Amino acid sequence: METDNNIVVYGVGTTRTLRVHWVLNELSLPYRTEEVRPRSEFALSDEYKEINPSGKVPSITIGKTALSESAAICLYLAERYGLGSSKETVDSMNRAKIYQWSLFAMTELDAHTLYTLFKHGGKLAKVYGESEVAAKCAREGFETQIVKLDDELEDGKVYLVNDTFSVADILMATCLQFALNLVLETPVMVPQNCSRYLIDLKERDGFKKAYELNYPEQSG
Ligand SMILES: N[C@@H](CCC(=O)N[C@@H](CS)C(=O)NCC(=O)O)C(=O)O
Repeated sequence: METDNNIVVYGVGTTRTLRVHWVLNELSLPYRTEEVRPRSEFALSDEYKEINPSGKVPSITIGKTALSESAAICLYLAERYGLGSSKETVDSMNRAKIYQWSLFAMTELDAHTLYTLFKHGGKLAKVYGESEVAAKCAREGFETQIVKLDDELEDGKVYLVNDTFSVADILMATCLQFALNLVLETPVMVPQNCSRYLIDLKERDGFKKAYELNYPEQSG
């Protein structure tokens, strides 16, 4: 299979950008990184908005085509290059389960609870406005939803789908890391099975390479 030429990743420094670097490194795909930070001058420039009109990171370009939304990028690459059960046909229940866990991670954890907490109770409150009510609801939402994941990971389960590493693990693990990275007066609790699952996934070479590229200021 021919590989996509000229993949460029726009974005470093967050768990959403990390997930794109991670999938690319698991697949050993060559690419170039533009070290764009959230809300930086370049992220908000007209030039970057041609790539991602929301002015957010991450985005990628493949040749002349731009793609945004971290989960869409990861799912596309996993299916295109066959990461784990993403290589199965569309009628496979394993693929359906990958969508289930990926969308759970993106909606119930990433967008709906963690980012709301970050925006209204964490560091971004200075940009989006502090709100005790929004932050409390978001925290409670996270604490309720995370139990579903923790139950799934009981008995030492290592991967979410078909005993095989998949893009769903990348999306889920980066959400758990997002939760741990939040700087709050009272930190968010990540339960035991989730914590063990994350620690194991972070031992992967693909994660370690991605981490170095995503946090360039911490490497070297
Ligand atoms: N749903 C988008 C969210 C992208 C997003 O919000 N990125 C953050 C950095 S992690 C950003 O650029 N934030 C700028 C802002 O909210 O002002 C995705 O998953 O790609």
